[in-house]
Amino acid sequence: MGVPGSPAKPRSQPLRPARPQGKDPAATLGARIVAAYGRQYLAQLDDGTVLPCLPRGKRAEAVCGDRVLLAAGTPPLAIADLLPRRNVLWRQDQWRSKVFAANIDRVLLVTATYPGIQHGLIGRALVAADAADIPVTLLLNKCDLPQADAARADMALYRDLGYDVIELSVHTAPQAARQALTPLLSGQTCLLLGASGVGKSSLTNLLAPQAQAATRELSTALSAGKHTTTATRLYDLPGLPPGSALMDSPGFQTFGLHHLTVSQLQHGFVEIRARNGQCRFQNCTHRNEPGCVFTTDPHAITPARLALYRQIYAEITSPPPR
Ligand SMILES: Nc1nc2c(ncn2[C@@H]2O[C@H](COP(=O)(O)OP(=O)(O)OP(=O)(O)O)[C@@H](O)[C@H]2O)c(=O)[nH]1
Ligand SMILES: [Mg+2]
Ligand SMILES: [Zn+2]
Repeated sequence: MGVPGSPAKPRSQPLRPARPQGKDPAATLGARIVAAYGRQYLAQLDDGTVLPCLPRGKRAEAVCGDRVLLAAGTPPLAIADLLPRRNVLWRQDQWRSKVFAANIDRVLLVTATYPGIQHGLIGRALVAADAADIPVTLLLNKCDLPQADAARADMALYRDLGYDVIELSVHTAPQAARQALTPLLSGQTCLLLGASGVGKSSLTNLLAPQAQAATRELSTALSAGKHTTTATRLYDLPGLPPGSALMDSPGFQTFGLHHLTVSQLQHGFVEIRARNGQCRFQNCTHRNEPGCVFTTDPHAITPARLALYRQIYAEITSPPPR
């Protein structure tokens, strides 16, 4: 046993090279995926150049925000290596999964006064972000509309739970929106996440005018039955420190959490996490056990949030379809 503070014993074996042998580091370029459309990618090199690139094998594994090594050559370059992710955010229903992005510093969860706050989707997105260990700030957009007071009152629930809620109107107060978001965006990569039509692309165009992301009247978008934004895209933010980036993502109408465990679900509800261990039974699932604090104490959780928790619980514990 070595004495603490004594010099380390000389190694008998030489140190292994940091990179696997056979790979020539000079032949690869570091880059970040800024758009993924099926098997077609756009990657941004460290000097800012954006290039088309392709997966090397059959499977297109990289997602927006991924760090990759590109094989040097003539574009489209092949993705030679996918570097380890800090985190990845996704949703999964019974049949398929959908990755939003990887390597996210913060989720900006966007809601809007019109057509209204969708608490089920918000609750689900909060759980998914918590499971991926990504902090969330809630944005309430379209505060110029007459529905603003009611929506503000609705969002008080999340303030009470400890989340920051920022009120915005991209249309009528763009400068205030920019000011309110600057501290969150500086030097960070933020992901705009939210239901379709809440104004994610409108906000992207405000903060990254070069994006020219398509936006659409809600009525047109809903009657056409599809979302205006169809893939996550990453944009640099001009005027902010280097490393500031914003990802615009396609709106969702459902948010499956089939990939989560029960303990991730319980952790994702802050009020359930806070009362951990206070039910009569140590392994209480908070559904119908006697002495459950969420049934006996009406202040422990709102009825709607408890119903959402139980609904997700049933979803993730039901057997897979045959
Ligand atoms: N009144 C009002 N309307 C807004 C505001 N911001 C955006 N909108 C409108 O809301 C509609 C939807 O905006 P988008 O930016 O396309 O919404 P999105 O969240 O990107 O939608 P998806 O791409 O389908 O997910 C457009 O008609 C916008 O002009 C706002 O601050 N106030
Ligand atoms: Mg959009
Ligand atoms: Zn319980």
